[in-house]
Order: sequence, then C-alpha cells, then structure tokens
Amino acid sequence: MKNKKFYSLNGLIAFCVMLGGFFVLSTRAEDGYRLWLRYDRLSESSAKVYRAQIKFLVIKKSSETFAVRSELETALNGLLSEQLPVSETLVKNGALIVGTPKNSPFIGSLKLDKELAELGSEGFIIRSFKFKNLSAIVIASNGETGALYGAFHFLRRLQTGESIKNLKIAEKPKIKLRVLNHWDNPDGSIERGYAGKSLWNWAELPEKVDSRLRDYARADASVGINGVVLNNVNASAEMLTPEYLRKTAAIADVFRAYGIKVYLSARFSAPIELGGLKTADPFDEQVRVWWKRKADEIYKIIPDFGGFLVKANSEGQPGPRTYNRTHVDGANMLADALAAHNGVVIWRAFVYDMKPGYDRAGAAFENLQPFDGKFAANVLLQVKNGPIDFQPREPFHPLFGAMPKTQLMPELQITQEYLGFSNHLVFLAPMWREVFEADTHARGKNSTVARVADGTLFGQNLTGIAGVANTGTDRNWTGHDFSQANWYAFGRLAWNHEISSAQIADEWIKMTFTREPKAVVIIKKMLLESHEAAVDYMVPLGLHHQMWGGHHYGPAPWWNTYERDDWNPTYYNKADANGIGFDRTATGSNTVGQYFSPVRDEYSNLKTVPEKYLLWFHHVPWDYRLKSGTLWDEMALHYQRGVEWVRQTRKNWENLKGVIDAERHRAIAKKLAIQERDAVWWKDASLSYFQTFSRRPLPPGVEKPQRTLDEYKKIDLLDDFARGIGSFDENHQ
Ligand code: GCW
Repeated sequence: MKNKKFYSLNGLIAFCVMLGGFFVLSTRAEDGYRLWLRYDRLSESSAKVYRAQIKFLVIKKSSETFAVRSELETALNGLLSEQLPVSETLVKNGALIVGTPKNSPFIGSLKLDKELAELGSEGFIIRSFKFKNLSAIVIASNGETGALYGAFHFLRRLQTGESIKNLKIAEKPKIKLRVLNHWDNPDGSIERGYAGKSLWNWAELPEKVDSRLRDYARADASVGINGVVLNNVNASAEMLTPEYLRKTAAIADVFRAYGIKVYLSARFSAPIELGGLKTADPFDEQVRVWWKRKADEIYKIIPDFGGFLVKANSEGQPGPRTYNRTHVDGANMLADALAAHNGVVIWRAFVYDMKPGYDRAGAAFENLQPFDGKFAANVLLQVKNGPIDFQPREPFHPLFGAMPKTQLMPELQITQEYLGFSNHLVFLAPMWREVFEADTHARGKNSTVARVADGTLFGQNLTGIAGVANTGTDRNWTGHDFSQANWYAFGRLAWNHEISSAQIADEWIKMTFTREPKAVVIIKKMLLESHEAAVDYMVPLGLHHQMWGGHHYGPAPWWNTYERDDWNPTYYNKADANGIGFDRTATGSNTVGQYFSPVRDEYSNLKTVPEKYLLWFHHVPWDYRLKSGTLWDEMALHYQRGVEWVRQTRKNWENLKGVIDAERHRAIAKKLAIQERDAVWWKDASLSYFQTFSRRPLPPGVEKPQRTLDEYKKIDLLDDFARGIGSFDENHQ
C-alpha cells in the first residue's frame, strides 16, 4: 500500500514535471529567440499551393552546402509541414534545385554563366523553369554564399505569402562590405548594449563554442550581413594576443559557412602594450614590422580574416597624432600590413577635438576632409550618418560627397543609445532612409548619400556600410522584441538601400509576428510612425544631445557640468531669453558651409531650412513664427504629440491581444508602458526647463508637467526606472 502511494505520488510529480516541461516549451516557443526565422507551419491553404510547386529538394550533400541545405530542410518542413524528399541529382517535376554551376550538374547545364558572373559570388537568381512536362524552380549563384542568400530570399517569399509562380528574380548587393560593429568588451560587457551580455563567451572559447553563434550567423546571413567586428572600437589590446586570436578563429569557423568574415577592432598602441616597443609611431620601422607580423599571425589561423576597425585619437583612444603623424599615416601603415592578405582597414572619422569656441559638428570634416585621395586602396573611412553622434535625428554628415577619392563607409547605430535603449519602440529604417536619400549635390542633383556609399557617384569599387549591433544574450537577442526589426532593417538596407521602410516593416511583421491582415496594418503603422514620434517627445525641431550625461537615457537639457563643453546639453540647445538653437550659419559657427550649394543655402536660410533641422542650424527667437504657430507653441505641441502617439500606440497594441501570442504581447505591452512614462517625462522635463527662458504659457492642448523642474533635475530617469517599473530583464517573465 505504502509503495503504491509512493508510486502514484511519483507519477503525479512526473506528470507535473511533464506538464511544466510542456508549458516551458510552449512558452519558450514564443520568447522571440527565433527572430524572423520561425518557420511555423503556414495555413493549410497556403501550404497546399506551395506544396504543389515544391515537391522535393535537389541539392548536393556536402559540407560546403550544409548551411543552405539544413536551412531549406528545416524551413520547408516547418512551413509546409511535410518532410520533403531530398536528392542530389534527380530532377523531376516540382523540384526546387539549389546550388552553383560547380556543385549542381543541372544548374551547370542551364548555361547561366554570363548572368551568374555578373551577379558575383553573393548574387543569385531564382527562376521558374519549364521543360516539356517538367516544371522546376532554380536558385543559383556562382558562390555558396549567393546560393544561401537566394535560399533565404525564396523562404522569405513563402513566409510572407508571396507567389512562387513564374519567378524571375536576380539580385546582388549594392554594397560590398555589410558589417556589424559589436562594441563588446573582453569581460563580456557591451558598451551601449541593452540586451544582456556579449554573445561571445571568451572564457569558454575556443574549446566550447556556444551553439547560439550559429543561430546568430543564420540571422545575419538571412539579411545579407557578411562581416562582424567582434570587439569594441574602444579596443583592448588583449584581443590581438595569440590566446584571443585562437578564440576569434573558433568564431570565424562557425561564421564561415554563412558567408561572414570576422574583423577585429585594433588598438593603435598595441605594439607598445603587446610588443614591448617604446612607441606606436607609424613611421617607426619596428612598429611597422610588428603590425606586419601580427597580420601574418592572424591570417595563418584565420585565412579569410576581414581586417581591422580603428578608432584613433578620438575620446582618449591612442592614434597616430600622438606621434605627430596624420590619420593617413596611421591608416596606411595598417593597410600595408594587411594588403598582402587582402584585408582592409576601416578607419573611423568619429574624431573631434575640443578647442575653445568650436563647433563639434564641424570637427570630423575639418580633421579628415583634407586627406581625400591620400588613403591606401584597402582603406575605408567609416563616417557616422550625422556630424555629431547618432542623435535621434541629424542632417547627413557633410563628409558625404566631400571626399570623392576616398571610400566612405556610413556607420549607423542599430543599438538605441540615444533612443530609449531597449525600452522604446523606435523603428530606424525611416531614419536611415532619410539619410540615404539626402542629396549632397556633390555632383549636381541626385548625388545622394546612398550613391556615395554604393560607389556609383564616384565610381568606387570597394564599398561598405556598418551598423553598431544591438544584440546580446537576452533570450530574444535585442531586449525589446521590436528592436529585432532594426537588426533586420539594417541588413536589408545594407543589401539594397532602395527598399522602402514600409516593405521592410511588412516583411518583418509577417515573418516575426503574424500575417493576419488587420494586425499587419496596425503593427506597420506603429513601426513607421515610431521614429518621428520619438523625435517629437525627445528632441523636436532639430534639437539634439539633450540626454542625461553618461548613459544618455532620459532628458537633461540643463546639464552643463562636464568639463568638455561639447558633452553638455546646454552647449547644444543654447537656450536663453532670446531663443533656442545652435547657430551654424555665417553669424555663428558657419559649419553649414561644409555642405555643397544649394544644400548650404537651403539650410542657412531661416525661410528654407526644413523645420526638422531648424534648431540644428539656427538660434531662433521664441516668438518666431513657424508654419503653424510660434516656435514656443510649436515646440510644446511636438512634445505633446509624441506623448499622445505612445498612448495611442498602447491602445492599438491592446487591441491585438489574442492575435499576437500572449508572451510577446505581454512583454511588449510592458515596454510600451515604460515608453509612455518616459515620453511624458521627456516632455515635462524639457518644457519645464525651456520655459524658464521662454517665459510663456503652455499652449492649449499641452498637459501641465507632473513634477517640478527641481525634481527632474534631481532624479535620474534611469535610476528611477530601475527602482520603479522594473529591471531590463523582466521582459518575458
Ligand atoms: O556615441 C558615442 C558613445 C561611445 C562610443 C562613441 C564612438 C564606442 O557614447 O560610447 O564609443 O560614440 O562611436 O566611438
């Protein structure tokens, strides 16, 4: 009897554990881990249509084709809920044939050589073929990576419900190096990272390689990202030690199958720290030899190593100027060491010196433009999208267009350092598109930033684009589920900067959340309007750098205590009794003169400057009349509009309850609650402070601040956040 009871109790426990396990599994299933590569079964009606056209898979079985084969098998079996037969050669009706002319005799026989050659090893075609009674779909490329990209492209069509009839697709990337910059440190922390720790577990590498790295590589490859800088630009020399190079090689081994090269940020003074030399002067023979040897050592274990990313003489980092040499001297020395191995140097233009009375927005141009044409062939100059620093909105960087003999590589920030971290929903595609489409007028009309970047304006061959990554060890990779959309958007735009924000949003929503038409419309609206709304509640009308010092979360327009004036929000807003804004015209710093005409004329003139850049370029009286009211009233209304957008968005999201899985719905609802609180805080703190100068009442429709200005000055929103609503990681609990 006793025993029986014991057993039944055990049985009950086992049952509960099972049940628990089931719930863990079923909640795990929607924890955001699978990103946009979920591959859940399609509706029976869609699956049926696709199944009629895809009856089996023809692909070579070898280690080279493993990435594409396993992706297609997993995806098709999931989406079509059917185990597809796989064959190496048998071509029958309904075959999906994937490969290169080299590894697929069938593709080899199609005489696609010329077409494929034009598309390069990353480009691909997807085409429906008909031969007598046989119809088949071919995904072909000259390279394994191109075949993989083609497969992801094809799967996207299925995931988003597009037709796969009469396909005639040919694609190739517009930009060559599509690189993520990770600001990850050897201790696992991430500078400006808001989604957990670094994905690279240096302590365990190289012996143990986290299986998550492969999923990371899949996600990158699915949007065409082909390079990853593993470590922070504020670099530790340790990364170049033999020990860390072995760890790096282990990561490179995982990424290779996905067409991804690894790069490292190189600390300019490494010859001193690691090599025991007395100097890191680029003209010193021993220094040059040290870098050459280091490059040889790296390529020995990572033959396809991408190259070095360098932040030099910027924010305290060492660089050639320490030795009275120029940026070119430094970059070209490293380029020389890498050239024999086809490596590149990505030299950052984020350089600014604090001279009394200077305008930081003009600094990078002053420091680097004179070197146009002097950089070695394997150097790219990485330029942030705007002249200051990843602000919620900046006009385009005046270096774009101004260095026709230099390969400029735009740097975008995917991680939301100045945009509410991983707490605010801010879809960045519209902001990036705004930059790409900006016309520099360097060679007359249609000299867009995009055309500088993709090499078509100045006929450059080596092109690149970088995005500062927003990933970490959080289960859903990016903290906020919606921040995944920014990783996705970066890749899609790096591949083709002409894809509209709406299309990117549409694809991402359908793959990540739902294809239910009403829900897609609502979520798309949330995404597409979110950036403008964030600008409204944080820094409307061209204001910038108004964030709390150091961490950059929350407002602090009064901040003036940093020794470096250009780290103080007051330096940027210049609010006084007369008005507000930074005069960058001839009556002020005149850095507007760095733009080509007619851009500089348009921005200089109060009448023609776009309102979104008004306070970026002008110091404007409080009672200045804008299109629909005085500056003060308009400013206040912008803040209010931003707040109202968040409130409305919360309501819209509530209405999606039941359409979106409960776990992600709940997690996002919590984030939106934080965003509303922060938006109100931003509005209240900013207007309370600016009102001390404007001395005007808030216009009708603008709510009164909830606290006093003194309180806003005292309370750090980030601290308050940690004490109040909850910690960052409560997401998904
Ligand atoms: O935006 C600023 C950040 C720094 C960063 C720097 C840079 C990696 O506040 O954290 O350092 O830019 O881009 O180098």
